[in-house]
Parts: sequence; structure tokens; C-alpha cells
Amino acid sequence: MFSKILVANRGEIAIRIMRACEEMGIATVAVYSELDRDALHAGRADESFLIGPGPAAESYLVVEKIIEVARESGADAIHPGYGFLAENAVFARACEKAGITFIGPPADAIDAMGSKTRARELMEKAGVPIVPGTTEPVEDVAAARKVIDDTVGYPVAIKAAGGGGGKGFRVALTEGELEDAFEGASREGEKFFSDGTVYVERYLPDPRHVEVQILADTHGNVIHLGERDCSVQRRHQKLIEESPAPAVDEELRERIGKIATEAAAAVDYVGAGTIEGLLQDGEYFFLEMNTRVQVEHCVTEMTTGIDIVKEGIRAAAGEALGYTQDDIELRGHAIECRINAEDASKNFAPAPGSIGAYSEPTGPGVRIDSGVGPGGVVSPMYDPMVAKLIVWDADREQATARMLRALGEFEITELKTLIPFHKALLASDQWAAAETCRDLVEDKKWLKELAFPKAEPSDSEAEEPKIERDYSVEVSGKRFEVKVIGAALAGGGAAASNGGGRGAPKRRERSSGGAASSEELPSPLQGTVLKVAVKQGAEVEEGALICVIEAMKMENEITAHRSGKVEELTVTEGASVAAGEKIAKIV
Ligand code: MV4
Repeated sequence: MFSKILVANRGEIAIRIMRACEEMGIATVAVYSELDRDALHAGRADESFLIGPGPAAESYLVVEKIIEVARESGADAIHPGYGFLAENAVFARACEKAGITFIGPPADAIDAMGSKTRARELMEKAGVPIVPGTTEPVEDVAAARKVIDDTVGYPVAIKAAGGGGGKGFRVALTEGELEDAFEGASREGEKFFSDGTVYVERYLPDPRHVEVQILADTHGNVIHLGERDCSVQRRHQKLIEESPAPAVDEELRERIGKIATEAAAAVDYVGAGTIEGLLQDGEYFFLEMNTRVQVEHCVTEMTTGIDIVKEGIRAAAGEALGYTQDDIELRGHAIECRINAEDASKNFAPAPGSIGAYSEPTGPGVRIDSGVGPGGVVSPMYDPMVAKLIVWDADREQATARMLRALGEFEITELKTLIPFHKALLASDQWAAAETCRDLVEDKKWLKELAFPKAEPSDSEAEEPKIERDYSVEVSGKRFEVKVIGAALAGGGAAASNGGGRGAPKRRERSSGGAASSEELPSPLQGTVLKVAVKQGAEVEEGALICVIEAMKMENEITAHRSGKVEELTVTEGASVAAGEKIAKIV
């Protein structure tokens, strides 16, 4: 077994991996950027190394730097977590070359699954059902038109071969939409993966996203740990995941489990991985394989009792899996809500910032994996996930009630999160009926009801130190001596209680950064302007699309914060914007 593992990640997953290492008696090494000096993951490891400035391209993504720290610290293995250097075959090979074990599958398996067309071809050969369509790249629109007319039929999904997770995914319901869809998918593939190659799939109108967790070792054992339903997504970002999937029974579980283990075996997989697929009318189709530990692995840990991260580490060390398929028993129901710093009422706009008070839910059946704490910061530079809240109970209905209870206990002030969204969604009839909730997460009117109060939250006064003062007051001409107990008034000469409260200066920061004028729309994040949807002088409704900003490989729609006339428009397509920079002035 390894004696020291470098965790090449940040946030909750870095801490999750360190917890597994601690329990296994393995020392941990953290890496952190200049922005993450105070981050929890950096403070938790046995050793921590600064690897560069805030931007991931200059820190968490620099292969040579990470390998250098592994060498310097004497780590014998590197865990990439998810995102950053996970699923990066170049990095896996660099580790191998440096004599350090990459905790994940062989680089060839990453490559095989990284190209979606190659993966489809391999899976088809292995007898795994794929969504009907092409397994070869489609050259141009004319070629796409032909193959759709001859075999696939409309509606179609056009997907980037280098893609995955919905990046470079366009739909053409009719031939009239084909050209735009083709070009859109190709452009996005080129931009994100330097590969404009696309392929064609039949578009399934309302499938469920069902994925199977697998574990494999170097001794030829592959098992599955049942499935997760991740159908509640927004712009291909999963928001809620659960296990077991409501639409999967014992018979179907066995069938898709077999499909998943065969898919993994076909690429000589090692470690923890996930086969993603679409389920429609009892038919299951392979979509892609995620060659890493996923955000939502926790729901499977809750229903199987198996520590997926530890099994992945053991497999990388060459140990045999601790379980056979017959050992796997699923119990009860688990649900995970991603608590992102996002404003669902504003098109899920990222809402990075500082956390004020912070208190996590506890109690029976509750698990929380978080990467920040009280006074922590969610930087616009990184993923906006604050925490994952996972609950377990005997069945779906009770797990839902437990999640609503736990969401109610979660206290986060001064930061907008998806907590109100999750509360509303889990209380909906659609969720109760185990529907995909697709129309609900797109329902602008419903989402708008989740708006955060505009004014400063008045309950934050409760955190402020209380003072006592005696006053003489006159009520209808009669004098009373009264004692007033309450928060100090800001700027009130005698009420000088600015001492230890951390709330007061924070609020000042926020009002200068965010709402210098209520007419100005500041950018919630740093990124590149992909599209400007309005012209200067235009009249817009509150919620109308102003521009699209790409950050962290995500497209973020920035919408009007109020109705009015776009008096100033300070962004242009292709330009970069800083967090807090003015996008527009709407009067
Ligand atoms: C699809 C699809 C329909 N037909 N592919 C791909 C990435 C993943 N995030 C969702 N993806 C989809 N691929 C074909 N051929 C529909 C989706 C999809 C989806 C699927 C299940 C549940 C929710 C979804 C939300 C958006 C898109």
C-alpha cells in the first residue's frame, strides 16, 4: 500500500480523499494556489505546497509542478479527484514516467473513453447497446443530412467527439435546424477540446440519466454497485442525484449492471468508474464512461456501505477488490443535493462570495461533504460548489423528508446558494412522482419565486453584539425611562461596538463590489464574453438575457437584474471580464 498520497485537487473532493487516506494510515500532501492559502484542504493535509497563482491553468492544471511536488514530498501516488487533471491521459502517463502511481485507470482506458466516437465503436463491438447513430465522425452538414435521412431519422443530437457531460451537444428536431446544430456542436468541440469532430445520435425526447458505478482491479475483477439517477440537471450540470433509480427494478438493475461491467472490462479498466447511460421506456443505452471518481459517488456509498474512494486507492496499489458481486447489497435510498453558490432565480447565475455564518445539518442519516467553512470564500475562479448534502433513509419518500429537514437545518448567510431551489424542488409533485423534473428546472416563472430578498437580510443583526442603553422617551407628552437592548446602530457615536463583529466590514465590501449603484449589473464571475444578446439603448425585462460569459468551461447566462433601458453596455464579444466589473447599466 502507498505510504503517502498527493491529492491534486481542492475543495470537498480533496478533503474526501484525505479522509480516506487518514483512515488507511496513508500520509497526505495537499497542493494549493495563492487564492487557496486559507482553504480547508490546504490546512488539513500532513504537508501542503503552494503551486502557483489562482488561475487553475497556472496551478492545479500544471502537470510538471504537481509531479515536482510529489517528488519533493516523497509521495508514491497522486489522486486527481474529479475535474482538473482527472481523465487526463497525458497526466497519467507523466505520473507513470516519474515512477509515481496515478490513482485511476490506465492511460489507454482514459484515451479509449475520452474519444466519444471511439468509445461508441468499442462498446458496440463489445455488445454494449449504444444510442442509435454514427460511431464514425461525420464530416460535414451534407454527410450528416445523408446519414440521418438514410438511417438515424429526426430528431437528432449532434455531439462533439471530444465532448462529454453535455459540452458540444446540440439538438436538431427537424432538417431545418441541422446546420445550426452541426455548426454549434463543432464550434464548441473545437473551443473546449481542440477537436471540431462531431457525430450523430438519435435524440431521445425525455430519457432518464441513469449511471452505473463500477469498481475494477488489476486481477480482472469488475463489479458494479448499482445505479444512480441524475436526471435533475440544468445546462448539463447535475443538481440532484439519487440511488437507487426510481425507474430501475431488480431485473433492469442486473441487466444494466452487466452492461456496465462489460463496458469497463472492454477497456481493461482499473479503479472506480461510471458508465453513464440513458434510460427510456425500459431501454438502456450507453452514453459515455467517466474514468474517475464522480461528485455523486456518495449516494452509492450510502446504499452499499462501500467506500468507493478507498477501493479506488486499493485497486491502484494492485490489491484485489474487497468484494465480489454477490457481496453487494443495496439498502434503503440515498439522495444528494449539490449546494452551489448559484442563484436559481437568476438563471442559476454563479454567486461567488464570502460566507458569513455557516452551520451544517447533522442528525440521523445525514452526511455532508464540504470544502469550505464559516468565513470561507467561494472564489469566482473555481467550481461554485460549497458542499454536498447527502441523506439516507429506508425509502425514497422518507429520504426526501429527511433531505427537506436537513436543508432546513443548513445555515449559510451572506452567500446565495441552491438551498431554496432544492427545498422547492424536493417539495414538488414532480419529484414525489419521480418525474425527471426537466420542465420544472427550465420554468422561469417557478424559478423566479426562489429569488433571494433584495434587502440586506435583517436577521443578520442577530449575530451582531447586543448593547444596552437607557433612554428617556416621551410618549404623548409623558416621559418614560426605557432600557433598549439591541444591535448597535452603525455610526452611532456612543454605540461603538465595531469591535469583534466580522459581519460589518464584510457588508461594506459587498455593497461596494456588487451594488455600487442598483442600476449597474456587475459580472458575477471572471471569464470571456461569448455572446452579447442586447444592444445599447434596448428596453429589457428583468430576467432577459444580457450576455453569455464562459468561465470554468461553463457557459453562464447573465440576465438583467431589473427592467429598464440598457443605458450603458460595457462588454463586447470575445473580451474578458473580471468578477465585479460592470457589464451594463440598466435605468
Ligand atoms: C442525450 C439526450 C437525448 N438524446 N442524448 C448528455 C449529457 C448529459 N448531461 C445529458 N445528455 C443528454 N443526452 C441523446 N441522444 C438528452 C440528454 C439530456 C438529459 C438526459 C437525461 C436527463 C436529463 C437530461 C437533461 C439534458 C439533456
